Amino acid sequence: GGLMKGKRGLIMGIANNRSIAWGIAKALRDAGAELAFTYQGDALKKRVEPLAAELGGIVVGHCDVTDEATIDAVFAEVEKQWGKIDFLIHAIAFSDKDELTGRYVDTTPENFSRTMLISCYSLTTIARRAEKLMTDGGAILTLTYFGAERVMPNYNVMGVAKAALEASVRYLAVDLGPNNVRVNAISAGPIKTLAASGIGDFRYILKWNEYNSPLRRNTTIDEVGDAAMFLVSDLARGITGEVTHVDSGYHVVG
Ligand code: 0WD
Repeated sequence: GGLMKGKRGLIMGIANNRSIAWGIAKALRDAGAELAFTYQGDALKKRVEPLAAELGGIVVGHCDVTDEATIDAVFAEVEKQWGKIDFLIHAIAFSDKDELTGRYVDTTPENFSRTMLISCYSLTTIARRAEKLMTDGGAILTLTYFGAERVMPNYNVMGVAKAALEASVRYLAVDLGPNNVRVNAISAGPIKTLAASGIGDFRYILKWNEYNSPLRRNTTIDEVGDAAMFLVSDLARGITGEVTHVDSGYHVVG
């Protein structure tokens, strides 16, 4: 059984078994969903393939969101395999780590554009394709961080990109709502992943959140996974355009 039985979806953004997208994939599978996965480049292919197999999922190919042809290719493959999808998880972000430290004011135009393209615009370009495959309605979920709302040390240009991503969630919710496609975000507390390791003084941020959040502990990928499962399930059928904090409550004190 399970809440997601009979539902199929695409998971984008697994790098390894510490990825937030992996926590989400496990929760969705536990609830009965069937999963398809993309990977970025050959190095990650070798990591994603066994993880996909562990959950009985399919791998639909390489996708680098800076190359629209690779986005088209993976959506064509999903359409070929399944015809339609019910949900999509977008867990993709990138910025040059040299600019995830020091002063935001020093951000270069090249890295600003690249960060915005990968971490913000990619949701929009993917949502346009996902909507076409969500013929019975559906749910799209992305990942954001508190640095969108408040200045967090070293988060810099990524905070600006996440603010734009959260605004995108609201605009996309309005555009896709008439077709019964919901668009939401989870604002996750800090979690030690590959992407997070690029952020300056990340260990300090983890400790700070652990000591100061209402629940007095750090967020896990399984906690994000369970909330994600809820948000893409029919239990959340009335929720769209929303940013849900899964952060041990840190946002009420931070
Ligand atoms: O504390 C954290 N870890 C938080 C992460 C707190 C709140 C939010 N998030 C967000 C991230 O900003 C991101 O949007 O969660 C999402 C997932 O990130 P993650 O799970 O923390 O990190 P990771 O396991 O590294 O997965 C992110 C993946 C990439 O991995 P690497 O580390 O190789 O950059 O995003 C993918 C890639 O697989 N990615 C891309 N995919 C397609 N095209 C691209 C790209 N150009 N760039 C990165």
